[in-house]
Amino acid sequence: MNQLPKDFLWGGAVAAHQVEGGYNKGGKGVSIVDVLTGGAHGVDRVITDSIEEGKYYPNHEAVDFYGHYKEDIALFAELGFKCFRTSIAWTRIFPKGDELEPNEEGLKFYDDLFDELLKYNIEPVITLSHFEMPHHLVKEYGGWTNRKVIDFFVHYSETVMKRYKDKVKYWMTFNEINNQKNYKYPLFGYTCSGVIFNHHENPEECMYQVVHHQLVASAKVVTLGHQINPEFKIGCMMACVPLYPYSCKPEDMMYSVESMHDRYLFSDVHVRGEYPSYAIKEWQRKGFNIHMEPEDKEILKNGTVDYIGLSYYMTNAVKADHVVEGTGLDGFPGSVPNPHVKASDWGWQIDPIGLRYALNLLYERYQKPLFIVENGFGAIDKVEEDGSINDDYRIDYLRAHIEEMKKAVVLDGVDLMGYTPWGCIDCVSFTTGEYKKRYGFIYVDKHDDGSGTMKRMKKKSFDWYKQVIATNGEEL
Ligand code: P53
Repeated sequence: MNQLPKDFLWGGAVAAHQVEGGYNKGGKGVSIVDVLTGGAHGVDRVITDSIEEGKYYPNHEAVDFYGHYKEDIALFAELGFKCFRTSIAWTRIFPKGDELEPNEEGLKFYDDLFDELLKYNIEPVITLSHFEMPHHLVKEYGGWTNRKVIDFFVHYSETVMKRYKDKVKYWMTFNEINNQKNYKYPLFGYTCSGVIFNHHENPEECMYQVVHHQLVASAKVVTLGHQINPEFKIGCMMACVPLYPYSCKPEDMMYSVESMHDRYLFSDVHVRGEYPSYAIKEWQRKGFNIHMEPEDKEILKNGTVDYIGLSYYMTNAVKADHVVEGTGLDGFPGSVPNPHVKASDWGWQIDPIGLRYALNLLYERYQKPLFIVENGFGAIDKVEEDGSINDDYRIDYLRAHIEEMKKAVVLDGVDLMGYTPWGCIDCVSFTTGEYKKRYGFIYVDKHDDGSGTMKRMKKKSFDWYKQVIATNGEEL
């Protein structure tokens, strides 16, 4: 077989809060992203205490997928999508998070959305928690520091998995659960789990406690999901940013192995159902006391995932003698620019071969199906006078990555389920809250100063990607 499998899931990916808007429509409650202001490259988004008058919150409107989803899905169908990845906004279903009864209007919205996809034979791929939880659970319960949140999340997940059991087959629990390992950067802890770790006495220990709660919640949901419908495929989701050794110096090699533990910890538990030895040793060494209930061991063991979803945008390099404490967005201790690759305007290092490398790492480690649920190039697009948008840089990026992805399948034998490029329609950037950092095949006329008609326009990459899907990746 020198080609991708016939049933390969080509598609595109977004997250509810980055596209939907309608933040207070249909009975929706306030979510944690609703209190995140806009930022820019080098300017952090601010987490406000509540929705404050006069502040700018880009996710409130986003690109109004809430009001435009029919039009947008018709465009996805034209692209030939086999699947579409989005998330359910928890706050549309349980506005505060601790209610017993769900909000019917929210459930109905996703019913209609999934029906619209199925009408075109587009398989929904659904993330249960993509950087949003009810703000109320943060204010009243302390977010995921509180074990009670496990029950609220399981109740929410059970509600939607039962409701959509005949419409949705592919699920993921927590988007990029490993982002919060970078516990010093408030945005990551806040969006992963509603916690600002720096506000706690021991931020790192607090992060591990939060993570434990989420891993238990994820395992419970996997077990429950399989009971609701044995056909469900339920995965985890990791931000896969491989950390290369800066050089072949033994110290750098070993340091990259140690650094990769930060990436693997989460998938190790999701896939194997137990904590890896390096984590137990680290906790002992640091004197961390992570509280676990007696039943947790079995819950983790029973609730292992069916596949590993991953985002891949870049690699980083680490240098053993450059161990500076990172606090920023890409601030991992010891990470230095890789002189062999270029970076995007936002400093993300472009490395297509790194994708093949990542797929090999994960497949060798776990022998589980993999699903690339995010990959893409955030760039500033220009609309020409004639209305065309010539995003050749995006085509170049995606082509190079797809080539390497194919090698992983065809040459290395990696079991890969599909490929859904990020932000298939322009949306609000997660890290900066900007509109101008665009990823889409479909342009949305919406700008950082609040202006824009919300009009949708096809970019040059639209026809290119359509051809890629139509030829199952043969014509790039
Ligand atoms: P924006 C870091 C490394 C890889 C993926 O990001 C990452 C990050 C940041 O945590 O996040 C994913 O919009 C995330 C999406 C996000 C996308 O990257 O800042 O799952 O929600 O939009 C792109 O350019």
